[in-house]
Amino acid sequence: MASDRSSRNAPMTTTACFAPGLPVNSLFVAARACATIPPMSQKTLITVATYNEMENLPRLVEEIDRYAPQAHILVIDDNSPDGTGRWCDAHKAVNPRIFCLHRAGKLGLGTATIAGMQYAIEHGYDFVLNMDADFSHQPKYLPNLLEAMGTADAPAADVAIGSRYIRGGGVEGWPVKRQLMSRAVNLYARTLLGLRPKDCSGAFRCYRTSLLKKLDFAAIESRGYSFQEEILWRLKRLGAKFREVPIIFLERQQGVSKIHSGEATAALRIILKLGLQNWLRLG
Ligand SMILES: Nc1nc2c(ncn2[C@@H]2O[C@H](COP(=O)(O)OP(=O)(O)OP(=O)(O)O)[C@@H](O)[C@H]2O)c(=O)[nH]1
Ligand SMILES: [Mg+2]
Repeated sequence: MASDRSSRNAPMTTTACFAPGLPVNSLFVAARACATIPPMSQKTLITVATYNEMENLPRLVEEIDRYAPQAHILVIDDNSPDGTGRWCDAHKAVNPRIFCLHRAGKLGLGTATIAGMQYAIEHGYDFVLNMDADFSHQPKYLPNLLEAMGTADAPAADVAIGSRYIRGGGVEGWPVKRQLMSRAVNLYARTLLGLRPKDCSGAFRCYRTSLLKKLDFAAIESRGYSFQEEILWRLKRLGAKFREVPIIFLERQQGVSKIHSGEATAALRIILKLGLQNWLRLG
C-alpha cells in the first residue's frame, strides 16, 4: 500500500497527465486541464469533509480533477446517511487519485479538517488544501491558491487563504444579515486574536505541511466552526506567513447546511477564551 501510494505521489509533469493507467474519464479531464494548468512540483492533497453531500461530491471531484489534475483528493466522511462515503469507496476503483477516510459518526468539521491534515503529514504531502463540498469554494480558484504558496525553491506562504474580504473577493447569495454576521465574526476574531488576514473564518485554504508538523493538534479546542480562526492563531504563533487570494464565495446550491446556532455560539465562546490567552500571553 505504502509503495503504491508513494509512486502515485510522484510530482507529475504536463506529459505525465497522459500517463497510461488512468481511466478514460480521468484522461479526458486531465488532458483538458493539462492544456492550461502548469504542472505542480509539490505533492498536494485536497481534503473535502463531507456529511450528506451526495448531490455535490461526484461533480466536485470531476471539477477538482479539471483544475488540479495532479493533486490527490481525500474525502473525510462521517458515515453520511445519504451514502456519500459509499460513493467515495466505489469511485476509488476508477480514480486512482481519490482516497476515503471514514469516521463512525458526525464528529464536526474541525476534527475532520484535523484528520485531513494529519493524513497529509503522515503520507508525505507538501501541501494540504481544504475545501467544502457544496461548491461555496469554487474549484476554479485551486490554481490561484496553489500558486500563492510559491515553489519549492521560492516558498511564498505557509498558508494561502481564499479570501472573501480583500479586493476582488466577495460573497454571492447571502442575505445582508448573514454577510454582516460574517464580517462581525471576522472583526471579533481579528481583534481578539491579533490576526492580520482579512478573512479569518473561511475554510478554503492551503497549508504547508512542514509547518503543520510543528502544531500541537491536541491543544486545539475547537471542534466546530471556530477551528478556522483558532488554527490561524496557533500557526501565527509558530511564525506562519499568510497570503490571501480573492475568491467569490457562493451560497450552497444543493443539499442542506450543517451549521446550527449551538455551534455558532460555541465558536464565539472559544474565540473569546483564546483571545484572553492571547492578550494575557497565557498558553
Ligand atoms: N466529515 C464532516 N463533514 C462535515 C461536518 N459538518 C459539515 N461538514 C462538511 O463541511 C463542509 C461545510 O459544511 P456546510 O454545511 O456547508 O457549512 P457552512 O458552509 O458553514 O454553512 P452553509 O453556508 O450554510 O453551507 C461541507 O462539505 C459539509 O459536508 C461533520 O460533522 N463531519
Ligand atoms: Mg457551506
